[in-house]
Amino acid sequence: MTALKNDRFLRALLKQPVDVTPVWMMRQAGRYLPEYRASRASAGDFMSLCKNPQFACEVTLQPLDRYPLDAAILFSDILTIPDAMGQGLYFETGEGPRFRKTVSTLADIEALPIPDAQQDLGYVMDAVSTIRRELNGRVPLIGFAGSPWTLATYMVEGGSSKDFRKSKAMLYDNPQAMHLLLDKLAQSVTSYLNGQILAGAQAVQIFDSWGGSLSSAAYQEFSLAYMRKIVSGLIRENDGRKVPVIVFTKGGGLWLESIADIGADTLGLDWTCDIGEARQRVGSKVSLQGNMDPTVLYARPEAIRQEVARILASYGSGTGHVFNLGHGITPEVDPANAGAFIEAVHELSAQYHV
Ligand code: 1CP
Repeated sequence: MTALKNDRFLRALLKQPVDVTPVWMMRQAGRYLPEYRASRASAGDFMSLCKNPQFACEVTLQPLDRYPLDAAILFSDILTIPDAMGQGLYFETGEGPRFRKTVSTLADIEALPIPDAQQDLGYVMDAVSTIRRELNGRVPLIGFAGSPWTLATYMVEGGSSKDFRKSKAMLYDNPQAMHLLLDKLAQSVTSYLNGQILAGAQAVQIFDSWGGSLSSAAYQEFSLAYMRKIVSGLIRENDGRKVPVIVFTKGGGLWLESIADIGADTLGLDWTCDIGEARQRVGSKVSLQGNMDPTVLYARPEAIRQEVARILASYGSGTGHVFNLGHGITPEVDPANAGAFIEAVHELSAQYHV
């Protein structure tokens, strides 16, 4: 494989020295970019973008052609796994994800297959290898999957939810059924991420977007335990390089010490915690990724710069920080403001790496 021209993202994840703090944005390929909206229109819809490796590659590279980002992230979705389990994923224009079939009983869960990464999700593996080839060593490629709990909420609710009524009722009424679902999802995610790593993903991130909706006790038992299981089953070195693992629980700020303990390399932080305090709490165990409030990108470039400076100062000197937003960039952001954000991170961080 081609040598990496810019590896500061991988180096910071592993706490190796860097020249400036690396930066990427969750959801960096997406609706705030006019070129993304044009590609989606020519593909027809969102899932056609995901299922065609050429289109997936095209939109993955769009933000890299605009900005000096330090990593690319596979263009896909966390819901490819429930789709491959036979749930029938679809998107109505302007609406969130929906499933044709939902899961509500133990029998439904017992009947769910564990997808084979190559056979059932081959289009994702093809997208990863196509993107790696096209990147030609520019920056590392991140693979990803949803956490078992986050995926389970979509499968039980049949789509997005504000209160997680059905999934939480199942958790409390029928914990045995929920555990079986989470166990099947953990197996599926492990083989899916290992497939992405073997296809060329150089780091992987687990998105636990809805872990923060749980009580502390339920989080440990129904989300964190399964992420621990996944992390312990992942391929951690490929092609002569370590493959770092990032775990991101949105709303997980109260539980950083226990998340730092599951064997991942990096914790993703949302914007509600102070990154300097987080650094003290986790010590040298893990590196940190985050954590600017994505809505700061609605403000003027000078305000964005100030907020970047504040976060860099809070983290302080040395490696172990990958700059990111505390959650995905939103569709209404002006692309010029995203550019100001990335430029500010590189410019203002050099002083912390002397
Ligand atoms: O074009 C469109 O209208 C579709 C919007 C869209 C996009 C751009 C969806 C539907 N998914 C994606 C891509 C996507 N999803 C990526 C691509 C890589 C990147 O550039 O970052 C990633 C990493 C995801 C992950 C994802 N999908 C998560 C976890 C991250 C998060 O934001 O918390 C979740 C929860 C989903 C489900 C999903 N898919 C799409 C939407 C709108 C949603 C969220 C719905 C909800 O809020 O419940």
